[in-house]
Amino acid sequence: MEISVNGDAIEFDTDRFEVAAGTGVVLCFKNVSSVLQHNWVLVNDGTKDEVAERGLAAGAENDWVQPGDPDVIANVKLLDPGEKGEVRFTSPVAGTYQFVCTFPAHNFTMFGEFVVTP
Ligand SMILES: [Cu+2]
Repeated sequence: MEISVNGDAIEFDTDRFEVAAGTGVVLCFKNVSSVLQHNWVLVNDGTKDEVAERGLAAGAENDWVQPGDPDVIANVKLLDPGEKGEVRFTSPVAGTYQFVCTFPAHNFTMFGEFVVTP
């Protein structure tokens, strides 16, 4: 699956993914912004702001993600403008999850729903 951002806006170009449980996922994130850094973090439902808050404390040197954060399932590292990255993971058990950019303050407008079907 692929995701990008809407130019220089602080928003992803996709707000929802749906995948079956136990599927091998390759998520490619292309940061087409000309000025902003972004990451992509898959988290447990309802935890995007808490994960971002912990990421804030972890700092840029940790890609704004707390190492070992229990609510993080997978993440693409912090990408510079024009850069792309990917993450490979096995989709978790069926349910609803969230994805978010944890760059400071981006979590309020830059997120979506990741639905895993049985
Ligand atoms: Cu961002």
